[in-house]
Amino acid sequence: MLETLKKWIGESSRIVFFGGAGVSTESGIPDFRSVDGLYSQKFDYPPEQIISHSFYERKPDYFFRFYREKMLPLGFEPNVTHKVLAKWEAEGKLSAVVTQNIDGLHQKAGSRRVYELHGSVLRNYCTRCGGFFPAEFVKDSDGVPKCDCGGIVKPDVVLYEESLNQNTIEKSVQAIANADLLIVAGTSLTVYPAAGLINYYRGNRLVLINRDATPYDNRANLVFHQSLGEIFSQL
Ligand code: CNA
Repeated sequence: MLETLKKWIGESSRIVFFGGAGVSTESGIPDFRSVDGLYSQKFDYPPEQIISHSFYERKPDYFFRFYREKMLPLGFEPNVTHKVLAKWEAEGKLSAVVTQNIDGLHQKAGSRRVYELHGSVLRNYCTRCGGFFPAEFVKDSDGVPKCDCGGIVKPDVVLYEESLNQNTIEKSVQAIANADLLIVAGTSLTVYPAAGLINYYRGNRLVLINRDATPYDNRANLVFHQSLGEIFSQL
């Protein structure tokens, strides 16, 4: 099976990689839905509720405490998967990484065409004056982070109930529709509309790499229920 994947990669020039939290677990950042993921821990409210727009509006103090502790992955390094993808792009084999991750690790590994469907913790903006703030500002502030103008500094991260950036969706759809090989990996494929974007793929080389089974397993042409590191260290 791995030999088939290697052959397909060798023959491709428009690979698209569609990934999720599982891509960064081997860098030390927990995902949401694995047995040791965030959703299996106990909080005062379900995490899906805490990271929703209405919760952010109602209880910003609680939101930011949770965000700082559980969602701000700073100080982590790219792993072999991030690095191989950056190398493929540099070699002209990969046209885009479409990611649900918010950790910026693909760019840190050297990838340039990265479409961040759910935004990035590395960008934060004042909701009043639009001023930019780095992640460290949010991390080091107390309570609700505030700009000098008095506005709340909000992470550029898509919360539940918020819509995705239209331009990012369009670029992702275009890349996926034109892909000669689509690798979907490290994602439970349960968060919409992101998961639905893989339906735009028109080819017959859809590869799924995920430790747990996903609702799309029967649609893929090759399925690996293995860790990404195991596979990518051989590619
Ligand atoms: P998820 O629902 O937590 O699913 C992750 C999937 O990855 C699971 O099915 C695991 O089986 C699988 N997995 C975990 N580690 C590995 C590994 N090493 N090799 C192979 N498979 C693995 O995460 P999704 O991305 O599907 O859900 C979407 C959410 C999670 C997005 O909105 C993200 O923003 C959010 N998230 C992002 C990060 C991050 O930026 N690093 C971390 C945690 C959550």
